[in-house]
Amino acid sequence: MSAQKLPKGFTWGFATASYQIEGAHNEGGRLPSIWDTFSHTPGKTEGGASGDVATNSYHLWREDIALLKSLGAQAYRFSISWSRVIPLGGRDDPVNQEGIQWYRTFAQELLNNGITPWVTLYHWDLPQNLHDRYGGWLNKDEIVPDFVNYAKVCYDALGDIVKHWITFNEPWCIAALGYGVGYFAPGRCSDRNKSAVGDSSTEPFIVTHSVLIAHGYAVKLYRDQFQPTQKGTIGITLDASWWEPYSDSPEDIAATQRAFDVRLGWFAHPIYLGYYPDALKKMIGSRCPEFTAEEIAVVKDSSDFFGLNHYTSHLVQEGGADEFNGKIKQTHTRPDGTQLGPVGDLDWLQTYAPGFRKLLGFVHKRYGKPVVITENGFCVKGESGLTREQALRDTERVSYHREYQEAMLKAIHEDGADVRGYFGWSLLDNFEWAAGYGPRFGVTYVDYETMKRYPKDSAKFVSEWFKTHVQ
Ligand code: GBH
Repeated sequence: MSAQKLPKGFTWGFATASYQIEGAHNEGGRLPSIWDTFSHTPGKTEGGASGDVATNSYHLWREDIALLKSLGAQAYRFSISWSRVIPLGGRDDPVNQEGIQWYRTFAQELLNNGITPWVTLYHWDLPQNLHDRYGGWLNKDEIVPDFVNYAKVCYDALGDIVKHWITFNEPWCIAALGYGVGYFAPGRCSDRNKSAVGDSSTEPFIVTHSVLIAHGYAVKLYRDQFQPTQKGTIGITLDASWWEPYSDSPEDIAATQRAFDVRLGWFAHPIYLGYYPDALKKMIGSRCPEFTAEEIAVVKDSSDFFGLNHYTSHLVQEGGADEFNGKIKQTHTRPDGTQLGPVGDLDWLQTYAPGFRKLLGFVHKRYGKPVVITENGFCVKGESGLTREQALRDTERVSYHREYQEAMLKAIHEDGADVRGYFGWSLLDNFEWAAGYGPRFGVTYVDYETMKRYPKDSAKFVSEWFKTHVQ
């Protein structure tokens, strides 16, 4: 293997998620998800934006595939809308053949164009009915069998042509943003200054517990009943920053350790090591749910790979109050007042590629699984205020991708990190959740009036870079 190349078998492409691109929210038998309800509630999203139309990919999917093909992508990561497949969501509710057929046609057409589908089952869009019926993720005894049934319907309908499955995208966001700070659907937060619903001191931990167990049983089902014949792989995607101590004080170093243990370990420890981290138990005490012996046996070692979404790094200081981050303070500003790197269009995002390299080495060593980067990308500051022609010359996004892809190459060759794939976020500008349509993460510009797609310079850069580095 040449030192400059990616390892044999390395795959690359772009990623999206159903609610962020599909639109057609009330077509084809689809019923609302919690994101429809949330985005239709005044005050929840920037400018009242919703995914009603999004990039209209439900109708323009042939264009999306043609775009992927023109860029030479080997793979495409997209997610299935549970509400299209089982509109009411539950194990005794009807399956919507029209929804199944849509995804089947789509996956088949990807394959016909030489593009391998990577399918996420849950990218945050729970059928609203399950939330109304029994509290959704708060009700483990109901949601686990309902999720496993949904997964089975998908394996049954698509598993002969889909060989790469991801159960959940970023469970931290589901739990902490959906039930802790209320910034994401279903918007639960017990802070009186916010929505004042639920109990944010317990719900995020309960929800995470349900998600981990649902993931475990969905993987067990795949491994027991489908993997032997369908021969696919299955795993989960977690998100992580690289966390670096703000100073060399013992307090900041200890806080940084907590960031890894709590923010990431809350999910990664049960899945890859088989237990909740001590730092989490110490922090939340009796509020930490316990696995039964059967549950933890199912959750432990339930991911064939480590799906990693990574965007930015943070400097960590002791002294925060927010348990979901491990009671740390995070900043991008160094003690000398300089910034970690160029600022993105969302305040949590700055370019700092050395952190990516370190994180890849860390994850591989700590959790011992091959890593697939399931998302990595950048939104250029102020891009939505630019003309289309200006937005297409996205030099900052090109720099981001160049630096992060080179950092990945170094992690592989110089640090021995076992990285098997890379998906840029995102194929298209799309619905950026509560932030609406302002921040643009696409390597392709979407004109939201005409819905026309225009590849930015970064699309060409990523495409050329991978073409010259894969073997
Ligand atoms: C991904 O999450 C998502 O998977 C994708 O759908 C999304 O479009 C993309 O990123 C771009 O945002 O609320 O201040 O605590 C990215 C990882 C982790 C970034 C949580 C925002 C919360 C910041 N996200 N983080 S804050």
